[in-house]
Amino acid sequence: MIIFVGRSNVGKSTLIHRLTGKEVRRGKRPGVTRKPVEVNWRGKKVVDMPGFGFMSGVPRRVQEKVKDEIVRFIEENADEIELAILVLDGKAAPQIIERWENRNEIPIDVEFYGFLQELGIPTIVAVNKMDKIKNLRRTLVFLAEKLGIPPLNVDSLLIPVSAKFGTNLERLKSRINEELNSSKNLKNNVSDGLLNPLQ
Ligand SMILES: Nc1nc2c(ncn2[C@@H]2O[C@H](COP(=O)(O)OP(=O)(O)O)[C@@H](O)[C@H]2O)c(=O)[nH]1
Ligand SMILES: [Mg+2]
Repeated sequence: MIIFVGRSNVGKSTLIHRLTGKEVRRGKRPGVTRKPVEVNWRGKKVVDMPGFGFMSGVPRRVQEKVKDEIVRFIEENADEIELAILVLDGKAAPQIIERWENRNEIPIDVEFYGFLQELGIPTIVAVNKMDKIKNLRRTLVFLAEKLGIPPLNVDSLLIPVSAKFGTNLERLKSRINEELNSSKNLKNNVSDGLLNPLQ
């Protein structure tokens, strides 16, 4: 299973559509009772998660409930989740993160990234809407620092893309394939070792 997580309106559904060719609801105002939407892609489940965090016109209580449901879904499916794609709006995310930090709150994107790491779920950060980003390098370095990603891993873990214009999607696809292969190899190696300790 591959899950796409992120705030509302960052482009999760557009990205899934671009990568898989599958139809998912895109560009609609976020609904309040949205559940995870699953599509099948190359024999895997790809899950479009509801957006977490602020949604205009949605009461805070409902936002909290959606967030709790996302957390529960991820915890319950942690064993099955091979990869998470955390989608950020590359233009808005740095401003939102700074605003939260200035209020001494943990930005929700940072919180979710940490949560995925705690569960041991490999995560790629898709820095979307790169068509709107002015200084790309600066933005990537800033976001990596806030997420706690070492400078050496910036280019492998943060992939700038434009889902809308189709920019850099091949790079994201190849990183997704690399991650899926390396976690599969890891699992095979472990089970080989257990089953055939002498080989
Ligand atoms: N400028 C720009 N807009 C984008 C990009 N990707 C998505 N959008 C727009 O962002 C809005 C929200 O997209 P959607 O995929 O529904 O976001 P979701 O709520 O995260 O699933 C839509 O109007 C998209 O057309 C992008 O790369 N660049
Ligand atoms: Mg969506």
